Amino acid sequence: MTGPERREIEQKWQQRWQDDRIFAVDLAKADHKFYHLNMFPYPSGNLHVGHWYNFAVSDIAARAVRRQDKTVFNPMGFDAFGLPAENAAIKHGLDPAAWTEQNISSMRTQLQSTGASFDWSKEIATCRPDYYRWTQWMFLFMYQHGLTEKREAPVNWCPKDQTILANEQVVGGKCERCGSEVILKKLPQWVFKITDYAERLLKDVDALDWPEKTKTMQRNWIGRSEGAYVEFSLADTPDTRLKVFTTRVDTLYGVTYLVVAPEHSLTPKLTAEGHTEAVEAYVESASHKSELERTELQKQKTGVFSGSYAIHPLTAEKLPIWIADYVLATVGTGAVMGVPAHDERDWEFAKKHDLLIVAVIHPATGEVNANQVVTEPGKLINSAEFSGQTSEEAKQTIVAKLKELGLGQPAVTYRLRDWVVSRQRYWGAPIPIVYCGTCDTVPVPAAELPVLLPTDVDFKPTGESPLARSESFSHTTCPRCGNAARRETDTLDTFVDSSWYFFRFLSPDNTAAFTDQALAKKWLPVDLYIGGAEHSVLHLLYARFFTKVLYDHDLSPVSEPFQKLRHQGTILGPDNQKMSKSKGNVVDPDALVAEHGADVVRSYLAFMGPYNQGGPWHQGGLVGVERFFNRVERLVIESAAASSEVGDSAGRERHSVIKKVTEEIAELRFNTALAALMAWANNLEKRGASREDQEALTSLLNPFAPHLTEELWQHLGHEPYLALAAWPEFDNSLTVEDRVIVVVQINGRLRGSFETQRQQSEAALIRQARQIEAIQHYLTGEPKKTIVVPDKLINFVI
Ligand code: ANZ
Ligand code: ZN
Repeated sequence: MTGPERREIEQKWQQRWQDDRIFAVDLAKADHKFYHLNMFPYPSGNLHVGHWYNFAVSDIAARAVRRQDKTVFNPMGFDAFGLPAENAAIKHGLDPAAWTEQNISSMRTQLQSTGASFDWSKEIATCRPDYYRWTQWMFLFMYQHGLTEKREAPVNWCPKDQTILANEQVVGGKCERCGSEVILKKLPQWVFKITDYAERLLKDVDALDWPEKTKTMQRNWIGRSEGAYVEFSLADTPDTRLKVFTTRVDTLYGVTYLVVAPEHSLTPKLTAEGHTEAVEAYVESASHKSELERTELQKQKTGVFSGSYAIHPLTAEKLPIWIADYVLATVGTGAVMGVPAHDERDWEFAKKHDLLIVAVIHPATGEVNANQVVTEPGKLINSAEFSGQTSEEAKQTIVAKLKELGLGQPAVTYRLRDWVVSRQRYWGAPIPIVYCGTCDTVPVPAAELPVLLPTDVDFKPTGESPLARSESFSHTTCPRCGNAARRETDTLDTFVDSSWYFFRFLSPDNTAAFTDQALAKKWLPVDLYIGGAEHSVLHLLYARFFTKVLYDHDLSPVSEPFQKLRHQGTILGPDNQKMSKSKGNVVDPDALVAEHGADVVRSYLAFMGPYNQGGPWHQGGLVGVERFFNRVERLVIESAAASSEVGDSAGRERHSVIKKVTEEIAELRFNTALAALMAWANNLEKRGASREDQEALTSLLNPFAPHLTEELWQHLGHEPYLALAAWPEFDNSLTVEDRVIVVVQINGRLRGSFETQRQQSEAALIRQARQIEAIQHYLTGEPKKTIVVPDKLINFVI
């Protein structure tokens, strides 16, 4: 077939699949559920090769599983809120909703052109009121359960986009979207208290079938630290205590100063007369720095003395209190005890500001050296009654002592921060809160949802949400007392939308609840979740958090949403660089489909390399796949079936290929599965294909080339649809991998060999060896001894 011919049959089959709704699942009736889910795309309006790699190639797995006695639910939808629509509105005066819907419809067409077996009857888009009504409901749910609150929070602020960014949206101190330097700004924000779930989010990572690297990233992101809180009384006002978090309480006798973050709530109080000006200037300058800039090890450790002192809890020494930005307000307690002899940052800081350095740990290896920081644990010195103890011991004994004095306790802290969900943007779900002069903060009653996005807005970014400038939106009445009130004008972070979408696919039209509990019980968790490794922390952590919260209130049957996760690799351009518009190495899938057909494009992508690695795009590869398809067409259509199984009387190779392809697809090793089919087709062309070979080849190729194989299947006299036909079976005892060559020796010398099935008993092997003529010649009587190495060797000693 030529490319255009392929295109024609592809359109025909796609239409038939659609008309007969063969991939639409009756979720209530289905048996043997398999929830196959791809991370849903942002509707940019243009499906690129990366999307194809995700959706069309993972469809191979979905199609194979569907034919293996499972009901596969493979839904698709759109993560449709977000900045690009708003930018289009700002730049070109377009309506974000209309712009987005238009993109959705062109992307849906493109997605259908891949031949992927999606159930389009369950499509969702997060920007539609029937969806975001429930996103708002989720916010109220968090509110009811004390998991959201509005608080002053230092937030990452992008001066160009005029918006708050989540930590994850700050990459190397810069805005993920526009690259501007991000600054810290304190603003009242709605936050979700994801830190309440830190311990469980960490613990439950262990049991997930996820890539190890992703599990490690989740653990590091949560960043559990075990240590202690230590309290230092202020010298002038002993009732006020400065609390620090340390992982090295064993170094307590080495503390020579304390540091608080510039944003620390005690900073103004600590600032002594005569120091105000310097401190204020310092606090101001720190606010312009990104977290990364502040904490870089190489960076100069700046700081100012506050003018006040604290008292060491065990030695009662006076310790100067400094203000320095290498201490972060959002980590631990926002204050640290400075131990320059044993901490690198403290060492740098003490050197720069001429502070005392006192060594209190004798390293396990080497000597105490006054010119060097010793960060490894060891034995305590200069530590009163604790001297001589190991670091490990002292961590226990010193905390016990502090506890006795009421000046400390063991503590666990997390790097994970609460999730700031407010955005000062238009194109998101409005936060369903009303502010009333009498009743204060009032949640919108669930029955009044959705709080609809207004259309009379001015999109120009000012730092304030565009919703604030919509009169019709911001003025409302209080749901509680009926007085004039004001609406919250921030919208929700789009990660909120995608934290629960896998529930919605199960019941997309539900107007009574966010999902159907019976269906959730039946269908969750997602059996296979596929998406990019760039979502290793953000989306995946938030979705886990949501699921746990819902689970705790009996609204989710599972506490983990995605039992098995796999990432697809990256497609590189022909120049071995990551495909991107800016590099000019982008391959346009639509043009390729028009020229070669979708089957060729999907199969080539599957063939390029291991799915979790991806690989470079070589245009020539498409031709290779086309040649292979032509061979298959010749084998099935043009050549009459060989009457018997020529040269392979038991169909041994066929059984082996079925086994191989089945197993490789199950492990998402599409490339090796396809390679096995190609090699087999070559052999068949040489020796002729039996009817069984023709059927198996067509059937096994189906997930890769779903259109071509429907055509061939029909040619072989079957009714459609191959997409729903039973997967071919294999007889394990007939597979080549199951066969071994056993060598036979007489007195250690090779005298013969035979091919047989693996894993047979010693007696069975000996019997077969004795049937070999040459062996019979040597072995006239009973051997003195028989040595058998199963599957390998028999040695008769005579
Ligand atoms: C004294 C000390 C002595 C420390 C020593 C380390 C080594 P992890 O393990 O990453 O959690 N720290 C605490 N709060 C901080 C903040 N807000 N900003 C910057 N640094 C902070 O790190 C915990 C350690 O990081 C704590 O233990 C504290 O320094 C510092 F030989 O306390 B340590
Ligand atoms: Zn009121």
